[in-house]
Amino acid sequence: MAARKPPPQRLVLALDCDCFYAQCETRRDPSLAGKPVGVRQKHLVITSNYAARAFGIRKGDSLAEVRRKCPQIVIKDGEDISHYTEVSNAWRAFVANFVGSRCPVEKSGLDELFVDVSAAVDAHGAGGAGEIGHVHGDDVLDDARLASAARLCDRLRQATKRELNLETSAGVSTSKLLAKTVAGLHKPFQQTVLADTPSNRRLVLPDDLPLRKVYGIGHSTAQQLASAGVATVGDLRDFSGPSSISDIERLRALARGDDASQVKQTGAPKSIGAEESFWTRPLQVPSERADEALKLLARKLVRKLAVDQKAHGARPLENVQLSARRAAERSGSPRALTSTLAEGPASAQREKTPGREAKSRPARARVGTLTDDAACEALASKLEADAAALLTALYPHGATLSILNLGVTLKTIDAAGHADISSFLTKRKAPAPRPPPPVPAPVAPPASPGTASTTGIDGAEVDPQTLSELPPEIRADIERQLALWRKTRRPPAKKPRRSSARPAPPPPAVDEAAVAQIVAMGFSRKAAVAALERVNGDVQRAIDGLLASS
Ligand code: DGT
Ligand code: MG
Repeated sequence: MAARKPPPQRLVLALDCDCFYAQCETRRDPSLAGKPVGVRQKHLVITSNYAARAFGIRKGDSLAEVRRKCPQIVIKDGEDISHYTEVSNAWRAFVANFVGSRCPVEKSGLDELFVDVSAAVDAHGAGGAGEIGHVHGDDVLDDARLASAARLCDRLRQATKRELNLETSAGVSTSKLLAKTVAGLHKPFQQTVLADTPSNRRLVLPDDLPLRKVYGIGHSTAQQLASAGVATVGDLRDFSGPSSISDIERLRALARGDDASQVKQTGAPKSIGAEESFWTRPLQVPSERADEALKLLARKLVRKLAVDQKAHGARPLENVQLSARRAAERSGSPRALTSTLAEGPASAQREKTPGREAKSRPARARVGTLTDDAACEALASKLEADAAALLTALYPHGATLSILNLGVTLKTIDAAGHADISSFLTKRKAPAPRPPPPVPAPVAPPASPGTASTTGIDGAEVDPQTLSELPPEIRADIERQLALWRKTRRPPAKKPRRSSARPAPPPPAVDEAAVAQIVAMGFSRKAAVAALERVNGDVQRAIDGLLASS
């Protein structure tokens, strides 16, 4: 029997914007073109353009250092990253449109994307216009599909420059690991292709490469491995000892250059947060300064929500979460730089750090369209109030903090997600009433196909305001379902006649949905039931009471 042909290798691009924040600043102020530009957060420069780098300026330099190295540098304030997020969203949409829907595009940071272009290359055959770029390792690129992917990447990057005025560098190979490993070898505005051969794998993953430099091995995993004496790629390849690290086989494969992870299409983010750090001057709570910090955080968060809304439409909030870290745990730490830098793309790869404490509550604020200042301010005030309540619940006896993070989770709306959408469309109800005493239900005829129950939408529940804010294609879909609901809804059932003998009153029922909502916040069922009973079933008051007393 003939051996089965292995599946064709995947073709992956790792795209990275050059000096991203600095480039964004030059895009919005073309008079900066050609000048050295640095972007600061707090007192540090977090990136600079290549003209500035020529003066020896490096990420993390202090402002004083930067001015000493290059007195004529233009420094832009990069505290508010909403403009950079907007550019990032526009870029992602552009790339997705360029490669077509059969090629997944994964966001890996604000200025980094992975694209699996296998389907595009295989659909159009090898060849095409464009430059291959730098070939890393083996001199000859003996792989027509990979060469084709490299040309496609070049065309994409040229189009990005032409249409968006955005310069990118890229790596092209057969996996995220290999593509990412070579993406930054020729910066700025150049690309590098790596054929997947054994010698090339050894070249980009040499034995002495520290593990934290390997894409796919995070900071805490590298630390865990280091404590088992595994510090480099060579150590990991040879490592055969027992390990408590759950995915040790995947890690060992990475050290050999094998990365099976797929490029996953990135959807709308499920959560959005804003963070502030207080390393040099820890934040005392409660205090006026803490109130001010919450005020700023809420406004920062709303700016991010407004940017998200432009990309993904208005989405309802689910929960508000406040998390914090006490200052004592890291006091004296020399990590001022990383904390100041904690909000950019690096945050996507930030490791979970111990010592964070968090509390969340269901969001009470409705999100309308955040196009004007008044709407943003109204939402910010509500979030600020939520944040204040959460902070008190988290630290009823006060605390000294080094990090404060305010975030929200959002419901995801996609054209196919009817279940999600119907709950999004549901009108805000008054606090859940206790369920009515059970009455014997009249036997209903079986629902015919196409009745309201099959659409999943109850028209009486749909909030027209929310409906009007949905993206057009989703709105059209819901309106079709609403038309069906109107046609097929049954007349309200007649009230059953009361018998002369009154039935005994049923035992008080518990609103299970409300209980579940509270239990999901980390309270026990018993506490949830008791709290609901205390306030006659008003979920929000029950939660407030629990948060205040916890
Ligand atoms: P590149 O890619 O070397 O040409 O330069 P950048 O500036 O694009 O650097 P990159 O790709 O590492 O990061 C993208 C942007 O993210 C950068 O323009 C500024 C920001 N950024 C980079 N590292 C950090 C960090 O550690 N913390 C914070 N807050 N922002 C960062
Ligand atoms: Mg970059």
